[in-house]
Amino acid sequence: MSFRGKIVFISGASSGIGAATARAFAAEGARLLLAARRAAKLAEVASEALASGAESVHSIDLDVRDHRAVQNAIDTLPEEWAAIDILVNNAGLSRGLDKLYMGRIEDWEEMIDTNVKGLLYVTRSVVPGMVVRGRGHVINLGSTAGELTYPNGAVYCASKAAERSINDGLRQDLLGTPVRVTTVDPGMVETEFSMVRFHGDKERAAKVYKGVKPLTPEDVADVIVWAAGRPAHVNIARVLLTPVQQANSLLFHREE
Ligand code: NDP
Ligand code: 8X3
Repeated sequence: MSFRGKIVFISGASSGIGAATARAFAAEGARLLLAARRAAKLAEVASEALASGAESVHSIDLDVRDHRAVQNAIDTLPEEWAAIDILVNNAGLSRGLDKLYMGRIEDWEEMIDTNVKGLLYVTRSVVPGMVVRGRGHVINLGSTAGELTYPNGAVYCASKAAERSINDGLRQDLLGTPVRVTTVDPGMVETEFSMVRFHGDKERAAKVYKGVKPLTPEDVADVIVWAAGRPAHVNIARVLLTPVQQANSLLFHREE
């Protein structure tokens, strides 16, 4: 499938997997709608995408937790950007790694508001147009954390288990339309994820990847573009990918 002229909306495009996905679709000549809160970082990704071959790029300063802002951003898109072909629901984060009964309520709210409610708001704003136009593909970012809960991570894991249920429910609810729904569920990927989880503690973040060769954001972006490029009658429901040194969210082989 060619992506030339296709409009790809990527939430959380300012870093990590979202930014790599923007570059990967750019290399295929797509048109990119990039959304995140950090406008300066988004502008850097937009220039890289243009340099990599994107047909055009439109950036949106957006906090997915604000449902009115999300709806307004989609409703007020310039006409030439309104017909979104592919939605990559990537914006997400973890905060903290604490025993549930000691967790910070603010951390829980941020994770649930972003990973669950934010994903729902963007989906609710974009998918009706896909149904009316008779084409579209929603690609959600899940995680190994969504299938197996690890200690101290109950709320993040719950948010990714919710993503999985939403992904499956949406696919059922779209039966009878040509709109496709995919979840891409990575294991450990080295991005800003751990820095965000540990509120900027570099040392703690670096320990997460110690002794393991993690996935790169580009590894995940490859899978996203691959899933989007299957023939129109093929729906890739789910892709689970991990580093070779990771069996699941709990079990790693770490080199000394
Ligand atoms: P990063 O921290 O590098 O990127 C997260 C992106 O989400 C940023 O662009 C950030 O942009 C955006 N974001 C966060 N909150 C909001 C918000 N409220 N509104 C809009 N955008 C927001 O992490 P990753 O690239 O690793 O994470 C991307 C997705 O992949 C997440 O859903 C994560 O759960 C998932 N994932 C990550 C794995 C990993 O090991 N890294 C493994 C499995 C899944 P900004 O701050 O500018 O708004
Ligand atoms: C991100 C992967 O294992 O750090 O979803 O939660 S993990």
